Amino acid sequence: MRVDVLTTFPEMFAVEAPAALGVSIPGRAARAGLVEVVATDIRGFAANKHRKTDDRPFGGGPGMVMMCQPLWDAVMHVEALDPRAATRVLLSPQGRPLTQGLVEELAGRSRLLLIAGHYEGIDERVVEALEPLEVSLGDYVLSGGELAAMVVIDAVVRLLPGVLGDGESAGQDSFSKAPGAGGRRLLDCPHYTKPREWMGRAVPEVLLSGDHARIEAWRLAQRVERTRARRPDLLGAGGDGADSAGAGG
Ligand code: 4G3
Repeated sequence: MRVDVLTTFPEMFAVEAPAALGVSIPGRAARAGLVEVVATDIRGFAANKHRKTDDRPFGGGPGMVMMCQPLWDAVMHVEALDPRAATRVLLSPQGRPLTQGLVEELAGRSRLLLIAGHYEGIDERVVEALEPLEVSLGDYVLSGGELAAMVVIDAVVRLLPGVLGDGESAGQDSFSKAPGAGGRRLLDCPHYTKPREWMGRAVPEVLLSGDHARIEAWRLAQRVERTRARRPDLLGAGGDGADSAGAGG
């Protein structure tokens, strides 16, 4: 997969460690040639002599607005670097909430073009002309779309074929469709490792039993119970909010 990022802070996307995309699973995927992340500076496409990419909003008000021309030209330039059609994604608080389902959709594309805006927003006319998929991480505001773009890249890359080893399959993660659970997206079950007892707390006996059918049944029951307690919305229950603090924040 090729992932392009349009940003005025391309140095945030360095793949060399210790940058975020250069370590752990995304770093390994890049070194294996399974993903190529290329960040391009929108400022390089500013046609004006001050290389400005933003200007004051018509109608007044605080902050700055990203201008149409540099972003449009940057998109046209980057898209022409590769024959594959790019799925354009604009990170924005006004976007469609990012879910594992949307991550799975994006992981099926051969090319993504992520657009990281800054300022108070982007001139609406270039958004209309580009028709990007607008994606939001959640109901909060970041200084720029770059960190949101990195979250999308991380979540997508770990689903690409060959990225996760056998021992780290994505199929049992939180929000993966649970087999035997009617394809529902459930939270993950609790995990334990050595020692068997720590500060008086024992590992659940079933996990030491060697009975794989019992273990899988226990894990699924834990996933269902945790989801009911912490995220009833995932079960279509709507949620009364009574237990929602149990999600840990
Ligand atoms: C306003 C995404 C701000 C408009 C981006 C981009 C939060 C998210 C920005 C715009 C962002 C999010 C940059 N903040 N919730 N800031 O995913 O197009």
